[in-house]
Amino acid sequence: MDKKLMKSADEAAQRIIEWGESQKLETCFDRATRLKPCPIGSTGACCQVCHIGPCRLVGKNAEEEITGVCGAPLATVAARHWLRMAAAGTAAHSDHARDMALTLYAVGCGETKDFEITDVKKLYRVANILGIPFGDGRKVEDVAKDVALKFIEDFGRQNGELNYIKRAPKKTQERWRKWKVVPRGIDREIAETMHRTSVGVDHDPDNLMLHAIRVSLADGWGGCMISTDITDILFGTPRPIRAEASFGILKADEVNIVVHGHEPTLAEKVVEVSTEPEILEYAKSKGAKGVNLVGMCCTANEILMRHGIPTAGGYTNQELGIMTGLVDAMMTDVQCIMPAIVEISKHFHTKIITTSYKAKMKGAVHIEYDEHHAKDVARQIIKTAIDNFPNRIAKGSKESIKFPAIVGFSHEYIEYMQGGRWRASFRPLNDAIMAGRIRGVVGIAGCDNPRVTAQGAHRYLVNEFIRNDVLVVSTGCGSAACATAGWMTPEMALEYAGEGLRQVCEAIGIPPILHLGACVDNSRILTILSAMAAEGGLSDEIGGMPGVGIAPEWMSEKAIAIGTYFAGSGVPVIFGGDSPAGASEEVSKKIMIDLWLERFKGAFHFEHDPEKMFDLAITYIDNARAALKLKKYEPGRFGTERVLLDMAARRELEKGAKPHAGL
Ligand code: MSK
Repeated sequence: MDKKLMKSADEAAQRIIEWGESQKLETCFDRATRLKPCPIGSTGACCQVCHIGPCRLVGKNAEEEITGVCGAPLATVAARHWLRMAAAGTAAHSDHARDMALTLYAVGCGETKDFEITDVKKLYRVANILGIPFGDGRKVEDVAKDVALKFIEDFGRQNGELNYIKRAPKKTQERWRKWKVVPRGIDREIAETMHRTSVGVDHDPDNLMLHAIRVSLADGWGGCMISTDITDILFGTPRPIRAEASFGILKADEVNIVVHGHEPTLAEKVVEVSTEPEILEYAKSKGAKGVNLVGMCCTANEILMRHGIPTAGGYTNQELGIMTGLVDAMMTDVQCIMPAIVEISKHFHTKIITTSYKAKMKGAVHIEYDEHHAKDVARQIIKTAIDNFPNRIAKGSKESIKFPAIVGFSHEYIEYMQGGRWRASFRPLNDAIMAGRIRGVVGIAGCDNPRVTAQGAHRYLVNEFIRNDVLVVSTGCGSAACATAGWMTPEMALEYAGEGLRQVCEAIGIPPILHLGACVDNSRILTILSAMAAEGGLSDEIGGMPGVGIAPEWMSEKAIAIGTYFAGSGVPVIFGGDSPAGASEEVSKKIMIDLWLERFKGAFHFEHDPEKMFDLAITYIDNARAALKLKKYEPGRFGTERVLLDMAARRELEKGAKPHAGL
């Protein structure tokens, strides 16, 4: 098929989409074709904060002359819209983090027997950062309780600074203090957003956008970082593990349960109890050979990197998984769950099981999660899936394709692998960048999107970057796009990476695309950048590093929060498609690019064309190298690129060719 016409760059996904079309089954791809985005709302020109409107701020006049009925100019409206999106994204990650903190507290108090501290070393590392005493005979549970309480303080603090602000390089912190964007408490910044963006309050676009940075920093250095750390403490800090990806991981003769969403707590328990002898016996009694767990979206990333549970992919694959006809139950927790999965499940036997009181869907079975008896809830979910196994019908687009993936590169492991237990550091990475073996580092994150060839921009960019000696770190559905392409293996470096990057990957034994985890694990990138700054030889702050963050197919408000905290921390950020503040040049260019570069050394760009995204990222990287007076990057300086590709492999590479740019 003409690549331009492909709805997903994931070939297995594309086959299921085509089968669905033949069956007249509607998916997000059809809806995206049918429902065009509103040109006014998509660029932030629609004001809905009072009921005089909604006002549509359109017209041919100069930007400052276009106003709503109250006189709010376009820039104010666009900035308010952006700020609310950033606050919503922060709320999502941070509410997830709050639940993690409450679970840790319950463990510390002995209120739940279903969870325990798995990584005591990580607990102590975190306690050390937070100034909490540990060791010397102190009970691990008491340390956990104090750590949890310290984190819980971050949500309700009224004044002062978030605990983890001190993890950023000093210079980065100074910038934040100078511009008064250091977050006080996570909930305070979110509530203040709603106040400032309500009718008749803050009308200064620059002031509004500074608060967008503040609320988003509360996400990155608060919600996301807290969540990452507690998840590591409770379930273990990830180390590389071999797993599999794509739809071929679903098994015809076993009970298939897909865990979908973002919060790892219940999914962890499902993993744990799924191998209990009684569960397996029960599955056999219904005619199944066993119980097969599979992940989707970011719950997938969480259990993928800790247990090697395979992933069926990211956001746009969720309906398609059900369309294989092999999913006996899809268990959802929170975030990025399409309500459409209930509708599509009606054409098959799949049971949709919601588990959070915050995220219910009409037509789904609800089995509510409670951390105090999590294993019982997990068993009930698995039994519901097993009971449903005999109801399978022949219908479905079965897929046998699956790929190996090496996943689970926590920042602790990346440090460890560069020097072993006693000399763990980021020195080798900094040295490789200084010498020009590695040109720079790019984080490819964010959602996949049915408005373009889903996953296509991810795959195109990843390919181009590693061929040009840029190390890629990935999270969220960006990771899923690489894993379902079969690209998350060390062999990828041998065959596709530029010579300098290949040599580094071979020396350290890593793939050129490092899977860092779920969306909240973008915080690991902040930690890595801070460690690189502390190591010396590059920039002494996050700003000025030869690194860029990219979300080529973003769709979620969470992505807006993530991009904004990266830009506010000093990283140039490039997103695909239209800016939700794009109607105002004052906001989208003067503030988010010019002013933010000057104040924070970060910027926020939007670009439709993946080739231009690549060029812009490379320009930022090369300019940063020049400003740091590093050796000029020269392709092939460390040997010419080895040609190891046979024709079949080349055709595979071709599949990652430039997707259409319609986002
Ligand atoms: S799941 S926020 S679609 S990355 Fe984290 Fe994927 Fe975007 Fe959700």
